[in-house]
Amino acid sequence: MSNKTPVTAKRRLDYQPPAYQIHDIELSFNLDDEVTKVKSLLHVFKQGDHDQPLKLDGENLTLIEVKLNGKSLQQYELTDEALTLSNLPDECFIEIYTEIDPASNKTLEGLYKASGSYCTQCEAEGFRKITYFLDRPDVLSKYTVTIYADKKRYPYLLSNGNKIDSGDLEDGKHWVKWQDPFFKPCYLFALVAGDFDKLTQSFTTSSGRKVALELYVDKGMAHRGEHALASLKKAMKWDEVVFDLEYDLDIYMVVAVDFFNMGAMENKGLNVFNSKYVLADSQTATDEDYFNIESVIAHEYFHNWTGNRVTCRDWFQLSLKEGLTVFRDQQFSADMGSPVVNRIKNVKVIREHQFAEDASAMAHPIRPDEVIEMNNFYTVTVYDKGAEVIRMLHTLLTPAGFKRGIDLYFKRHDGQAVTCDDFVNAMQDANSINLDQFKVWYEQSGTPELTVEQDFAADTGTLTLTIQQHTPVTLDQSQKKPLYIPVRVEYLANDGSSTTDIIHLTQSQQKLVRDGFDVEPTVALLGDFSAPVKVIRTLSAESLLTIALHSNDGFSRWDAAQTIYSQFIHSLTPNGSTLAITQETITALLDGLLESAMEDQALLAEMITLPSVETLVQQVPKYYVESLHSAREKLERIIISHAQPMFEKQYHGLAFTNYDYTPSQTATRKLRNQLLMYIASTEQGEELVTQQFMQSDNMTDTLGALKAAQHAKCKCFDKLMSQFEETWRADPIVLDKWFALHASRQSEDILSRLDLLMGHQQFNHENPNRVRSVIGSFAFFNSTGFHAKDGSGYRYIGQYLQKLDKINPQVASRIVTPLTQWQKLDEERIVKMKAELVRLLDNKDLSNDVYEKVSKSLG
Ligand code: 0A1
Ligand code: ZN
Repeated sequence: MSNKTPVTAKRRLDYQPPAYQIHDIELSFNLDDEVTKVKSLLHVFKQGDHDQPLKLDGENLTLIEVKLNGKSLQQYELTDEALTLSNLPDECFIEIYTEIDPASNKTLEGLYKASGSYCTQCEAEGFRKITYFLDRPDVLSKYTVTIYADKKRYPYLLSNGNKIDSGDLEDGKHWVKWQDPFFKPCYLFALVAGDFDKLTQSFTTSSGRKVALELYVDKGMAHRGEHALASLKKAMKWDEVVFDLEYDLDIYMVVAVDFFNMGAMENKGLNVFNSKYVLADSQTATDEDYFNIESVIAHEYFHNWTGNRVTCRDWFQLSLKEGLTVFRDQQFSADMGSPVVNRIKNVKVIREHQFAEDASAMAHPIRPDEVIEMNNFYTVTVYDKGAEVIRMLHTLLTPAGFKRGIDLYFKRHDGQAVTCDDFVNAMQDANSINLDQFKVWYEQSGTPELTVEQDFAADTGTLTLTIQQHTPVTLDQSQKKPLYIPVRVEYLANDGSSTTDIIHLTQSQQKLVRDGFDVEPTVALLGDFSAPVKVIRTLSAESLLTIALHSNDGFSRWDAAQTIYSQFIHSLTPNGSTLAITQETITALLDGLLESAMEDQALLAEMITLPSVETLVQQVPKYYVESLHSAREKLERIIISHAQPMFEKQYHGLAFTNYDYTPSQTATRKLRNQLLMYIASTEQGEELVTQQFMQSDNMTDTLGALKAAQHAKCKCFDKLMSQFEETWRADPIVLDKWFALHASRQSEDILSRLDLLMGHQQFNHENPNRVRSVIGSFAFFNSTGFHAKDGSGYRYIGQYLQKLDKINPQVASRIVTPLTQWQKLDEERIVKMKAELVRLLDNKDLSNDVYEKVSKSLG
């Protein structure tokens, strides 16, 4: 079907240890706009007795010369992908001279030049675009790096480790030499050269070592770097307190860049960040931005141990470092703010995106078995489901047992490149528990479903729960095994008292019997979302209300409210619902919530927020686009007509205070803006929205007003948006919010609006943040526009991706995701979506990235 030259997938089980190791590498870079020269000196050791050649990966490189032990080498094999040297002695020095062109590298992988600075991104396999090397994570080397560049334009020349020397040259150039004392895989190499504002602070570790913290940002942006630096210090402290993990170098640098494919990258001692995850002040950043910065800063910092000190043996093991590090950053965020609101945030990601991935042709286990393009596997499954798997270990072993496992893991594997099995084995051996069945979570894709039946024998006071577990087949696997699943259970009695328990499910069907109840308790299952599964269960509206209003587990309360909303919505669509949720259930829930004077404003805000369309889609077999949207809107109208006076009263009772990023202020703003979402579509809406917009002293309330106006289709929306654009026209990070609001707006002429947005002077097809805020927002979050019945939304995205794929395949491949998730749609839409996928596949220069996802999706 495809015109593309065939590509082959790599398989996990084909792993072979490297035939050579490279113990030391000396790199030197001569950065120049015309041509950048890279010299690499490798100290190579043959592994074992064999006569295999040394095959060094390399892509888009111009080879100038190769020397073996100081002598020019003429005999080698060179292809587009590798430089192969044969008949090597057991130990040797190889010198390689190459030339590259960072200014024309728009893929933002390897060494690239953007906004006047040089920058690298090597994970997963970008180092091969810099020089010939064994570009795999199990080759660990010590790096010495010298950078030469024009001193005026590039006053800062940075790389990993410690600065050991520097000097000036006559031609206006200067040089800096760096040495990293730790062995590392090449994906953790980094180089940055440019002119920045620099913020410096320090952190003294628990053992008394002083670490210099340096943050590099665009000129004029220093005042927006304080929150990131404060977050870094909190993360450093937290890791010492919770895991006894201390930072190991004398310097920790973070550089913020505008052109970056992902959030950030944990290069040893030199993190590179997408500037949107660094820069913040109250005027330009929302509470959510503040939160994300703290969490991403922590995530990259935590990688220093989980990822860098102990790394992955091969890329199939990616969840070894990512699942564990996401779990660590989630625990950190929970400790910095509200545990329950954080848990809800994590669960939304799983239900909206990970369940969708499992239901699509891209379904894969957290440790995938087959990969064409590794960059496609930086997924919600590997990251977020991976974190859920680690969390289940934490639950099963208790925090103390988990800590024992972590200690053993570092004791055994510090300085090594290891597998997910090594991690689970350390957990197992430190706790004398058999985790063989638990390992199935690593090999099995798909979302398990728990079907639960409850029975109560009033005469004996015995409660019986019968739980069946079943993982529906996925496109990548036709056989599924039973998993080891911890299920947190709460038994709620009528008098408000409750007890909890953790059930260890291991069989396809299990009966759990518990005695001693005078009356049948209300049973809340999956407290704190103890496993990444779906629960199928017939609960009465009354039981759901009891859980929503009285459970001791904040997550269970929220979850029960979500079930009430979802099932009411589904009951209005052809999918239907088996639960008897009526309008009265909804109003009883709202009355209960709003009259109970709930102290936790953030939880209240979450509990009055309806499930997203994306979440709703994952709960039912079919996505009836029009019917689902109108059912959701109908519920919104019911809520407003019932609760409007209470919402307004609450809204006016919340004080506007001078902005500070604190948990209590954040909770108030969250509630305020959720209330405004509802109020916006009432008579007072226009006025209140405009008033909040005008009076706001911070971006959270400003954006809250705009979002409410967009959602309620307020007349004032366009005017407020123009005003916003006028204020922030010169600030692309802020303007991204404006782009995203426009692109996710429901409107008949959305496609011509997208054209206009892309004509804006701040829009740039080469900048992933801009592309994501316009095209990504439309494809992922404008479900009515994207799923327009005539297929125009699909067409638009398909055509755009054709172009984007030639500039930046990684970003194109991320944005193609919604186009591949056609499985639950109606026949007409499926045909139209597939037609776009076929058109994409027809392109003979299609990147491997997009090819892999599109071809899988077409089956
Ligand atoms: N390891 C980083 C994420 C990352 C992955 C790939 C990248 O380029 C393809 C860039 C960053 C993290 O988990 O934060
Ligand atoms: Zn990570």
